[in-house]
Amino acid sequence: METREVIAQVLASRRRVSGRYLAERLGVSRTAVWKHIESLRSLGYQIDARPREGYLLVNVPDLLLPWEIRQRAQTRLLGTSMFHYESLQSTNETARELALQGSPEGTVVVAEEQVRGKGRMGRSWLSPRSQGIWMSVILRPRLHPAQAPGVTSVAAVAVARSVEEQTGLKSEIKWPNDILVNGRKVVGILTELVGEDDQVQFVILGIGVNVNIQRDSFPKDLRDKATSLGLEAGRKIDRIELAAAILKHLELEYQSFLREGLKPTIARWKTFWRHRGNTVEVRYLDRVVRGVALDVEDDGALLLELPGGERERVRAGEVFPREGPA
Ligand code: BT5
Repeated sequence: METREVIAQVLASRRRVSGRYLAERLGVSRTAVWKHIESLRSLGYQIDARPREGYLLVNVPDLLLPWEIRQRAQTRLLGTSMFHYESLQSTNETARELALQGSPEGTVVVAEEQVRGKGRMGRSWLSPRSQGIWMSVILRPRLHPAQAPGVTSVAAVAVARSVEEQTGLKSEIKWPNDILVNGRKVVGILTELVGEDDQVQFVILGIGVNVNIQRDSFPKDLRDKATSLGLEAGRKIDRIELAAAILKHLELEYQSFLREGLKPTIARWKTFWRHRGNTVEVRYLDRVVRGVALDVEDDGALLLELPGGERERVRAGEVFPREGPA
């Protein structure tokens, strides 16, 4: 651990601690302690210093600093190695490079801002500075590539649960894995796989959460379909607490998936799914199908009843709600 990270941890108790105590605990001089305090201040920490009495933490900056997230998440696997950037093209891209260089499972990449955030199928993802959580996790599950999409459902459950826990808002999952609040999208998940024919090498799990995005920051074409947690809750949401909750729930859900398969995850997933019985349209690359959403199966496939009464299992595709009967 870095020295300033330890100082931040000691100060997190919100009790005043003396420079001498910190110096002894860290085995450095009091001047060195003071330099680290200055370095924390330059990040935006508010630290009150009084001669002879010592240092008191007044405020932590609104930044996704790894040691702040780690301290709250208390995870064993996810985020024990974590990289934080001011700005990146895409956290998924950086995580992929790290994974190719051998970074271990559980490595997390977070950025305050993405300038080329990616959605699925070449779409882009709006990621304004310090207004969301733009995060990617490297996973190395021993799975057949066909099972890897399960990771996306694992993430959807973990994030939907974290959002409810941290904001009090009701979250809803739209098949396959968008998370909506009050009918508008607040979370997108992009899972990218690298593997051989019969074995996953690694998965990059990218999670984008609109935490405190202001209405004006959304371009016009997104205002009807997208929102942020802060806008819906009517207050600023703590990004550090939410990021920590996501890692905590993700670790539990991922371990359940590895141990017991996808079925229990899908059972939990369905508690956030409120579209049973709705008429939907599925757009594949080469055709469009309309039907009634009957269920989501244990492997995450959407089961549709088509107008003729036959059933179709949808494994991947885009789903749009439609009015009226199929
Ligand atoms: C997704 O794509 O929903 C997956 C988004 C994943 C983003 C994360 S952020 C961290 C990691 N690093 C990355 O580079 N990506 C991942 P899709 O279902 O294709 O949705 C994209 C569409 O949603 C766009 O075409 C827009 O219409 C809309 N959109 C773009 N930005 C949005 C936002 N911030 N909130 C809600 N909708 C958005």
